[in-house]
Amino acid sequence: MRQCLIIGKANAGKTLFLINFAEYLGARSLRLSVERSDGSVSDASFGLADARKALVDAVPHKTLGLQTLTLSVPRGKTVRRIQLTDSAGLSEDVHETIDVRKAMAQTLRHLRLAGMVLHVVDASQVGQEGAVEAMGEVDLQIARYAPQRGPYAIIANKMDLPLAKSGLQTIVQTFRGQPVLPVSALEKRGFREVRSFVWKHAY
Ligand SMILES: Nc1nc2c(ncn2[C@@H]2O[C@H](COP(=O)(O)OP(=O)(O)OP(=O)(O)O)[C@@H](O)[C@H]2O)c(=O)[nH]1
Ligand SMILES: [Mg+2]
Repeated sequence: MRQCLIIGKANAGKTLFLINFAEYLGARSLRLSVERSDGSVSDASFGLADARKALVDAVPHKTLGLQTLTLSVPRGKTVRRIQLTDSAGLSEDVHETIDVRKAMAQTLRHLRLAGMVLHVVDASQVGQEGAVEAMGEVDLQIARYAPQRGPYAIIANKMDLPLAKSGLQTIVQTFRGQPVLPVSALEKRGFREVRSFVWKHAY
């Protein structure tokens, strides 16, 4: 079973992507194993709508730990198992809250262990900021490090928003050579390509 880490800046849409992509893969409820940055581990079960309400937020730094979902997905005559791990969002500056800083450190530690990395970037935000230079150092660093370790794709999210189209162009130019998969986690679009990528590299 391959472990797939969902990583990216705070508010990029990682958690909504996790929930809606899991639904696309056939999950009807979610059983999450949650590991906090202090090492404590607990389980939490949600219906999909409740998970969106409880775990997704317009305010950045909602997720402060690793949230892992194990999925068994029927494929032909076999069943494939995959672990998707959502992580605490990263930011450019040193955050004022210690819990947020610890959670970010935990995300970066986990990056070293991940079998596959899905790097979520908010394409609409990139579109707002315009130039290639506007891509933050955090995203550039992830894109430099993660592909050396294993399968890696950039998920250009929020493609339902108007500025995301130009953001997508900037992302493709900036990360030339890396696979870029445009999605809308909100509208559940682009998931077929993500699923193909994940299955191609899962074993
Ligand atoms: N329009 C639009 N909004 C989205 C999309 N994906 C996520 N959002 C919104 O973006 C905000 C952040 O979503 P989250 O899934 O909580 O983002 P995150 O990356 O997990 O954030 P942290 O846990 O804080 O790092 C929420 O208000 C979501 O509803 C999308 O595809 N389109
Ligand atoms: Mg989150």
